[in-house]
Amino acid sequence: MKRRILHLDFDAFFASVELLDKPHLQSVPVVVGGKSNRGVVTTCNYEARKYGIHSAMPLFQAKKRYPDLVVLTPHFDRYSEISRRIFGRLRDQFENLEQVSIDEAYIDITRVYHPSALIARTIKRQIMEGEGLTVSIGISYNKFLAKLASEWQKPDGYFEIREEDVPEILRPLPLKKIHGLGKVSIDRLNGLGIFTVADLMHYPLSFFEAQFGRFGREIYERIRGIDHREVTPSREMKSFGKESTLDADVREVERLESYLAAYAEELAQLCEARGVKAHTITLKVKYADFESVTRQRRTTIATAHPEEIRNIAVGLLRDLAIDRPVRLIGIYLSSFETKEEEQLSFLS
Ligand code: TTP
Ligand code: MG
Repeated sequence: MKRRILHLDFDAFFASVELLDKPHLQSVPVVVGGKSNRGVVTTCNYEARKYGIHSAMPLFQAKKRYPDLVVLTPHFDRYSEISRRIFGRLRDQFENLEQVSIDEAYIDITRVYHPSALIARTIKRQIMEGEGLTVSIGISYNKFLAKLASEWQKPDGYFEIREEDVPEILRPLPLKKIHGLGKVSIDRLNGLGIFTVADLMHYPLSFFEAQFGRFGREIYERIRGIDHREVTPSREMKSFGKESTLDADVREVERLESYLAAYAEELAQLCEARGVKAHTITLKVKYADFESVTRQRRTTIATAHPEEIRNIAVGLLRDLAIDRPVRLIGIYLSSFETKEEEQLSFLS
């Protein structure tokens, strides 16, 4: 049976939450930034996006684009709480929901009786009535296309990608729309005169394997609209983390360590908000040549402390003995213990 998969992605999530109790700022450019992510835009509303402001842009630059810009400090605990409540309710209604980030989830509705558009409309209405937030929903027959569809009509969008639309939809897309292609590979492909999916489609599988190693086949299939990944339901998020593809490849361990320190700070705040501590800390490193490695350490006593998370991640990084430029670095936490469990284990 052909699958039916929804992808939900909240619009300007942190900014929209901040604006819930500041409706007078709804129609002016607003960014959320500062705190653990000092000096950088974490996200911004769609009014700000009209001026070319976007996530990860330095605040001073954003202010140049719109001098009266309103900058709000983030409240991570509030975002997690709202996210947990919304996805918790959806999990009660749909068996097969996989949350992939604080504001994103896939739902496999293949076995749900109702038409996709009706399901999507109902979800959007429930979330608007319950929380006052807009979510964009994409529908298609695999995860990659569903995610692409949810971006198509943002904000407050609903869009379906059908099999018969696939080559036409994909061909004109710039390479950055292909999940899995980072800035470094895109620059390299641009250097070869390849800018769009259509350009890339001329090349045989062997080219992809030469360019991307064992991810070659995946990317070859992706641009043809093929994606076999399953939606794997999760009761709660089994792990969460923070990673990012660096603006340029980095070799200096000190610089990598400073990223880890910032991520540890952010993750500690998320732990606090969720009332959890983690036993397992995982370091993820992807080298410029696309080889990806993870190293993890399990602690006997669960932690949510920024210094401790940082020290463990830095220790793992030093053990790795980085010998090549790195394009992506991240930390993941897993094997969570809730506050209640902590009390129970203390009592027993
Ligand atoms: P996104 O879904 O990427 O962005 P968004 O919801 O703000 O906007 P869009 O309408 O385009 O979906 O990320 C969700 C939240 O995650 C976002 O509100 C803020 C946070 N975030 C970061 O902390 N760092 C980042 O680099 C990005 C991109 C997002
Ligand atoms: Mg979003």
